[in-house]
Amino acid sequence: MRLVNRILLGLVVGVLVGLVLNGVAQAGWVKGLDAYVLNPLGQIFLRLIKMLVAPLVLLSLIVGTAGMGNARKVGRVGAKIIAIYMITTALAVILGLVLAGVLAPGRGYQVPASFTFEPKPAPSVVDTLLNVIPTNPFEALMKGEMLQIIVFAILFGLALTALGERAKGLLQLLEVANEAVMKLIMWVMELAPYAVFALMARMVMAQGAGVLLPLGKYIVIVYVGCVLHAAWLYSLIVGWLGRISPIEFFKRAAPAMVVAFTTASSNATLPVTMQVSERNFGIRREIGSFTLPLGATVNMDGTALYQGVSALFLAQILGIPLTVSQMAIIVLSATLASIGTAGVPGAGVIMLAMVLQSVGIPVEAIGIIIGVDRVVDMVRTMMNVTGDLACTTAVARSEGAMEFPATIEVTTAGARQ
Ligand code: DAS
Repeated sequence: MRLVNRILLGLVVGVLVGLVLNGVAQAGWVKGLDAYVLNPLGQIFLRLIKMLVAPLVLLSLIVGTAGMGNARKVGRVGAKIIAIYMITTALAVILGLVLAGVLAPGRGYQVPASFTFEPKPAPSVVDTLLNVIPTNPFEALMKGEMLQIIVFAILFGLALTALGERAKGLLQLLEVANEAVMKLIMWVMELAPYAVFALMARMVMAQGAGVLLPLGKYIVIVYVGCVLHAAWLYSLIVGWLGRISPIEFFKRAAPAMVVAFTTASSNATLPVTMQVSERNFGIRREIGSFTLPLGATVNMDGTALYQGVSALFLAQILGIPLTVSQMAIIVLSATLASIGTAGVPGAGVIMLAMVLQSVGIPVEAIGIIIGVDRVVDMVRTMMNVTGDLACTTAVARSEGAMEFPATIEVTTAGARQ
């Protein structure tokens, strides 16, 4: 069976098993099953794939940047991808605000007295942008500071380009190292169906209907918003700019979408996203290895939409009227805030604090929605990754760097069907 079908099967079986376990959660054996089977199954995959993120981003970006041959092309590709990322993110926030404004999920919501939230000081947008420059690239690698790794890798790749022939040997070495990391990703991906099953079963078992129902309308609006955003904007981008069928796009992006959904981490999904970009879309590695690591950090459409919905939802609950100019501030702050936020589970909550502060909504209000954050984090992460792929197809097509294969599927050990 094709890998993507096995992953989807793992997802469905995971939900079903999770529902059963949620029904018998009190039984003693459930805890054992969770502790000794489900949790390790999910964590082994997550740790293995995270192990590959920093070396993959460093190597693929150095090789990708050097592969572009000159700074002018790096600048052109960079300008294109940043522009399309920012536009799609801003459109996501606007859609979130419109949906929450029209459907008013916060009206009549009774705040449970129990909610508490210790607001962490949200970093300022300027600090976030300055923080992009690494003071020590090795420390950035160790800490997995994605944006810092990206900046260093691009600069180093440009330097290698400038060295020309003299850098040829090192570049070949790095290319082989990069291939080795990609081969490791193939092997780790064989675990994906089982990990997706375990991650979904644990999430469904833990959440249960009791937690989700009171905030059901809010959750549904985030899900509907993300799906609508993908349905209209990504179809437009891949169809018009990427010149590929939207249906085909979502089918081939599925492995990355499902891993993003179940891990709620763009960073952890990045190795899969890059593999899908190259194998299922035929996008040249020099483009994907530039746009996708960047996208995993700076392009968060799902998160931005979630900001719009959450800010308005909380304002409605607290009876704080938001003026149109405050909505504009939400669009701007959510778009800028998404630049500096890492693609890890729960990153959107840190950004939400920034956005709420920018329009004077008490940050403590996040305590109302923090309980279901994992459920909405999954769908917003899936949208974040899908948006990265959609925008990458557009830029790759404009650079003539996409040989879209007729039908392709990554099977075991990376063989092509
Ligand atoms: N989980 C984040 C990501 O990996 C998104 C978020 O928290 O909003 O993209």
